[in-house]
Amino acid sequence: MRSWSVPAVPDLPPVSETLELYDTTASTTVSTSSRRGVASLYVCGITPYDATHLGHANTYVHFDTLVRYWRACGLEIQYVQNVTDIDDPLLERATATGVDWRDLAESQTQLFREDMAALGVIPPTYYVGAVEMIPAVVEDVERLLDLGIAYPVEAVDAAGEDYYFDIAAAEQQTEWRLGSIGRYDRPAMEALFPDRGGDPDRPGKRDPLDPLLWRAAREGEPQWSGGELGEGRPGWHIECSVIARRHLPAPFTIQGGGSDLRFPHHEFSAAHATAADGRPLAEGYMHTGMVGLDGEKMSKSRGNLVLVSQLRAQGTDPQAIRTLILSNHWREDWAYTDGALRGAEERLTTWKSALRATPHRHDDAVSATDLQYALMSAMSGDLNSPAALHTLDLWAAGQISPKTSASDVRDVVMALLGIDLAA
Ligand code: 5CA
Ligand code: ZN
Repeated sequence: MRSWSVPAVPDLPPVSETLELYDTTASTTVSTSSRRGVASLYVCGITPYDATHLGHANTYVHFDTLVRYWRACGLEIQYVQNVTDIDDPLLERATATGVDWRDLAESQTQLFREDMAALGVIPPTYYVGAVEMIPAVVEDVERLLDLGIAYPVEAVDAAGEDYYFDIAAAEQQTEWRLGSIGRYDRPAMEALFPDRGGDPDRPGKRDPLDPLLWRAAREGEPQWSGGELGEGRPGWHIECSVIARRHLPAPFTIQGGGSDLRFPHHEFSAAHATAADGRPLAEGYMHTGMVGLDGEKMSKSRGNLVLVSQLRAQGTDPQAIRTLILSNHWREDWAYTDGALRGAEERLTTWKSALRATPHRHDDAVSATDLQYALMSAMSGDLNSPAALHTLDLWAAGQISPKTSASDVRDVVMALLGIDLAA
C-alpha cells in the first residue's frame, strides 16, 4: 500500500551511542545497540475508521523518534507498519454511517497519511494493508491447523466454520506461554479480553481466551477465499503476525504499539508467529502510554477525540503538536489540555527565536557534534524525549553549545527530533 512523503532528514555524522529501552516482556530496560548494522521495527498501525487522534499521533511520533535515533547511530532501518483495513469496528462504522467499508478505509487512511506527513513522521519501509495479505494469512492458519494448534468452531449463522487458536496446544508445542509478552496474569487478561475484541463466551471454544484466527463468511460481510478454511476473513492478531513475518527478519528488533495492545493483540500475534515458524516474533516489545481527554482514554469508540486534522485546520503548527507529544515520555500516560498545547507552542517559539538570534557562522564555531551528543545522551536512557527537549531549552538559554552555527543546530534538531526550527 502507498505510504506518505518522506520528510527532509539531514544526515548527521554517525555516532555510536547505546540505547536503553524499557521492554515490556523483560519488565526492565535493556540495551538495544543493534547487531549487524540493521534495526528492524514493526509498529501496529491504525484501524482506519476515524483517524488520526492525538493518541495515534503519540504512538507514531514516539516511534519516529526511535527511528531517528537509530539512524543517527548509523543503523539501517527496516520498518513495517500495517493498516487494519478489514475488521469488525471498521465494518460496524461503515454500516452505521452508510458508507462502503472500502471507501471509509481509504479516506481515513489518506487522512492519516496527510497527518503523518504534516507531523514529519518518516514513513515505514513497507506500509501494508491486511487485505493485501489474506493469502498469506490463510497459509499460516492452515499451517496452525496442520500442527494441531488451531481448531474449527461451528458457526450457527454461517455456512462454514470459524477457526480459533488453541492456547493450550501452543503452550505444549512452543516456547511461548500465555502472559509472557503482555505480562498480565490470567485474571487481568480475562478482564481485558471482552473489551478488546475478544469473545470469551463463544460456545465451542476450548479456552475462553482462545483468539479468532479466521471468521467464516456471514451474509452481507466482505469475504475472501480461504482455501481449506472456506470463505471468510482474517482475525486481528494473525494479521500483524503474518505481515511482520513476511516483511521482517525473525526475530525482528522491536514490536511496538500503544499499551492497549499488550494484551490480547501482541500476546497473540507473538504466539501465532512462534507457533507457525518456531521462532520468537520480536526481540523486544515497546508500549507507548495512552493519551486521554477528560479523564478517559481517547478512543474512537468513546468518541472523545482530539483529531490532528482538526488542530491543523484550526491553524495549529504541526511542530507544536510534535513538541507537545515529545514533552511526554513515550511510556507515560498523559491527558490532552489546550493549556499544554499552548505551552508547547510557546516553547517552540522560544527555540525558533533563539535560532534566529544564532549567527550563521561563528569565528570560533564548533561542529554540531556537540549538540548532537548532548541530545543523544539525554535520550540514551530509555529514549527520554522530555530530557532532549530540556536540552534544547538549555541551548536556547545559551547554556549548551552556544558556538554551534544556526544551520548546524537546525540540522541536528531536525534529524533527531523531527522539528524544523527554521520553518
Ligand atoms: N489496527 C490496530 C493495531 S494492529 C489498532 O489498534 N488500531 S487503532 O487505530 O486503534 O490504534 C492505532 C495505534 O494507536 C495503536 O498502536 C494503538 O495502541 C494506539 N492508540 C490508540 N488509542 C490510543 C490512545 N488513546 N493513546 C495512545 N495510543 C493510542
Ligand atoms: Zn497490530
